Amino acid sequence: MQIEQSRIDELNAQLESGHKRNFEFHAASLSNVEAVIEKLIAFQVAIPSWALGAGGTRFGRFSIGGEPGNLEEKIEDVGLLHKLNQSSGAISLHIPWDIPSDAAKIKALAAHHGLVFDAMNSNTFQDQPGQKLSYKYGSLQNVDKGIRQQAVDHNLEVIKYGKELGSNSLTVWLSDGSSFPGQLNFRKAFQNTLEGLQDIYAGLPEDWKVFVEYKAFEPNFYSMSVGDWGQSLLYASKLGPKAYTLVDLGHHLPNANIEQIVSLLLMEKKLGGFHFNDSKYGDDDLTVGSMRPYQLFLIFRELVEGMDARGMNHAKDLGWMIDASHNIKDPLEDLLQSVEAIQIAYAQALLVDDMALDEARESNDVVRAQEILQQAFRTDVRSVVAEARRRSGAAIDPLGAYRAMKIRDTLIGERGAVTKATGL
Ligand code: LRH
Ligand code: MN
Repeated sequence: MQIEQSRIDELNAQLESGHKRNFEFHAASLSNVEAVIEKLIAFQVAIPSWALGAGGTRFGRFSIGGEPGNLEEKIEDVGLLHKLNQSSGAISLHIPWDIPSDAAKIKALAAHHGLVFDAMNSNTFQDQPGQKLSYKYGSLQNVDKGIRQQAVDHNLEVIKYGKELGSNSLTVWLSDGSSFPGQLNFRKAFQNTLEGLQDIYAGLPEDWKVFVEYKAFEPNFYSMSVGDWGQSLLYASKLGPKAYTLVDLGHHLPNANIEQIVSLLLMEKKLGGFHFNDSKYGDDDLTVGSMRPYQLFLIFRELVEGMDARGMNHAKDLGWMIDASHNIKDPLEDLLQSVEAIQIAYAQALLVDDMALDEARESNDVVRAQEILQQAFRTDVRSVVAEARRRSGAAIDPLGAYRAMKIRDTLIGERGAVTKATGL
């Protein structure tokens, strides 16, 4: 299905006067509102192709109906999100779940929906039907040279698909590690993994980046061979200038200070991008900003400060991606909420009075420093984010529009009630 612009304009017209009053009231007290709106319009978040169906856990999965059954329908669904918020202009594919049958056709279909292809994701955490060698004991870390080579070859194949689609980055997340003390020689596992990543790095086109995604635990529960930001930074530093770390918000041990990790990786010019989600316990892959919105704001604070300190382009110089799994919510509603939460945290981070904060820090005025941050976090920027959407031709209220248009019912009508999208 496709959404007609006239339908969005119609729904916006119904909200126009209330929105205008709300926006003008809030904008009146914001000195840099136009600059914030400009940045919000430019800021695009990539949607994961593996999160357009109902996710699940080992305990069960509950179909949502109308799920995309192939890559074309996944692109169509991201096209729906982008039409509604004009902030989801990219899709991140996972191979082999999303192998393009005809890359040129797929690229044209994406362009038709105003989409580009963000980072490609390899998969050496599952054994595919007909696969010769198993990744049961790991992929790049594996004691078996043949299995390590199979994993390298897979990643080079993923790069090939990415080149055909116009992507320019590869995310490597390795489930490798161990689940019992004694199982693994950590140093050998590191060396094997580094050699494998070096072979993959050697296969990167000139203008590509490789993101090394770390994770503290799961599916291994004693050690992970890329277990934290330090290990990811070690790999990325040894690999070379095209290698970066990738921060998935759900991949940290409890109470980790992620905003500090982000500020240091950015300072070291080794922060490549994000997998945004939220969590209370483990890698829960929940809606962004649904559990710890203040942490998300603090992360964007470090991003804005660190990127401005290096003159970076907020919209283009880092990989902004969502990585979530929808066990009980409609995936498209969940993703609309996540993009909104990201835009709100970014807008609030842009409101912070940098000069005043520096002064407070330089004079150890801890109370003043906290007040300056929380002033921004406690500022209601929802109408500013909505105004950015309105100006970019999107829905003032994407979630309201999604429901008013009964999109899920239409998708169920088109695709059936019992469907399963490839992915997690
Ligand atoms: C691992 C991960 C990784 C993806 C997978 C779908 O937990 O975050 O980024 O490959 O989820
Ligand atoms: Mn991830």
